[in-house]
Amino acid sequence: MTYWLYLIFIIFNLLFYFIRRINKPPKELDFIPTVSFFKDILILLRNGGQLETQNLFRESDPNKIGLVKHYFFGWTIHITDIEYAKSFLSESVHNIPKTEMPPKTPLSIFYGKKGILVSNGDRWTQQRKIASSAFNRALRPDMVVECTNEFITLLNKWTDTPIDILSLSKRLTIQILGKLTLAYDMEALDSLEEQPHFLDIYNKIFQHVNNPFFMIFPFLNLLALKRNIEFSSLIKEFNKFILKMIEQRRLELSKENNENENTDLLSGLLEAANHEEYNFTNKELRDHLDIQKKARDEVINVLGSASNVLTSEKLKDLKYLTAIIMESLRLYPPAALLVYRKPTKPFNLSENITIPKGISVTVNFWQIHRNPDIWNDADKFIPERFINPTKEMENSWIPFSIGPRNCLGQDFSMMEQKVVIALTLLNFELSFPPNSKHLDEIPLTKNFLLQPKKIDLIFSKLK
Ligand code: HEM
Ligand SMILES: *[C@@H]1O[C@H](CO)[C@@H](O)[C@H](O)[C@H]1NC(C)=O
Ligand SMILES: *[C@@H]1O[C@H](CO)[C@@H](O)[C@H](O)[C@H]1NC(C)=O
Ligand SMILES: CC(=O)N[C@H]1CO[C@H](CO)[C@@H](O)[C@@H]1O
Repeated sequence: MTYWLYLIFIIFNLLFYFIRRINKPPKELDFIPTVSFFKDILILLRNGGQLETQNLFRESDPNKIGLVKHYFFGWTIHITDIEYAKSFLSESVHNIPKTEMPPKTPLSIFYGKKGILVSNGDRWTQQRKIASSAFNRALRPDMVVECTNEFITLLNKWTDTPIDILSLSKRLTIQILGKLTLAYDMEALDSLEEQPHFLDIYNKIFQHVNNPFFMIFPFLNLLALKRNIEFSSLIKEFNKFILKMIEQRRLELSKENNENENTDLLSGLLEAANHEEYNFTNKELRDHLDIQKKARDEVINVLGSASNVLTSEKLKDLKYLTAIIMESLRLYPPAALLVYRKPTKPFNLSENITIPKGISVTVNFWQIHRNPDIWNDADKFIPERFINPTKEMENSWIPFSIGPRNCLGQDFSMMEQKVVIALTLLNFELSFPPNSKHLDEIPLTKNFLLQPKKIDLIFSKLK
């Protein structure tokens, strides 16, 4: 299946190469350098990773204009400069809505046009309001502590043996989200032998949603392929599950709106939270055992043995741990790119640069986070840089995006990561299995979100 798909892919790309030559971006954007189409496709065919692609982007703009044009089934401008990013992201969401997804693709079927992550206009305003108040209510660490304790109990049965940290962190995320959104126990941390039903459905959906071929060639979705039929029934099951949760808890959400709207909002939240990756940090912790020790010492110092009375005030004192999390999010921003957006009327990015109406634009967080003019040793993991960051660094750290459409889960997520990592460090020493393939480099998948392929870690009980 995959090979002929690749073949079609290449043919279509050649076709698009010629379309691209006809379908030129407007003259006034000529000053923006273009990413080489062939080099880009070569990386794709070589199965190259995120790093190679991003290096190509950097090379494409030797004069550091801060913008590049990229052709991938249409032109998109990548913003790689923080000042342009700020100007773009602070503009009203109504002037620069998110691009609608191609209809009838797994992506649009799953996200719909209605979930908060992708909706526009009044619907978005409404959802944003509801979700914001839900998050504000959920900012207390107790619930996360409770889930993390379940997590630690589970890990205690699996010490000194390699465990796939990616699936482990997904379980924890789902468990926390079930509690957060609907006070529902997802039973994701009960046992490692059984895959929780919900996670199983979710993983299968996510896999199909991320399949680039089905996105690029919408006609594949119309065929009566086994995959497509399975996909529809998975979606039905997913929605049924969420509705069941809602009914069981009858949150005020369900009183205010009709059922479909709740399903959209919830699946949007779950989806958004899939950005969550603890392993970045864990991998870094393994690379730098001294950093792991330093972080643990801080946690012991701040929390002592009273880790069950973890308050927001105490979390604030975990300065070094916070720096580790920030440095991980700088190097590996889980959302490396912003969902494409198109201005509905000409947009002045700066005094002398205007983006014409209808041009698709994205912000490239990866480039902003590794700009060598701002970050010394930009590709190196140095948490200390966030202990006393310069104004410029604070300004350029935007993994959660900024402006009216920034991440709603930012404060929650930072709190959650601190709790989970602090409590894990109090209980375990983390290491890679000997001969681990990942000692030097962890391959990232080519999904829209940065994710590693499978990665194992060993949790050893601290004496
Ligand atoms: C490290 C963790 C996270 C990162 C780096 C992150 C990053 C982001 C980014 C960059 C966006 C903007 C996307 C865009 O405009 O294209 C976003 C949006 C969003 N995030 Fe997160 N996120 C994280 C965790 C979470 C969590 C845990 C939740 C919820 C439980 C969440 C909920 C949302 C929502 C609802 C939006 C859409 C906001 C809107 O469009 O109005 N995020 N996130
Ligand atoms: C954008 O810039 C152009 C040319 O510099 C100017 O004529 C126009 O008024 C500006 N628009 C806004 C909304 O500032
Ligand atoms: C815009 O103006 C700035 C300074 O005013 C200048 O440095 C820059 O080169 C100009 N950019 C373009 C695209 O003309
Ligand atoms: C999710 C994940 O594994 N991300 C990163 C973890 O850290 C390594 C190396 O530091 C990265 O290469 C992974 O992409």
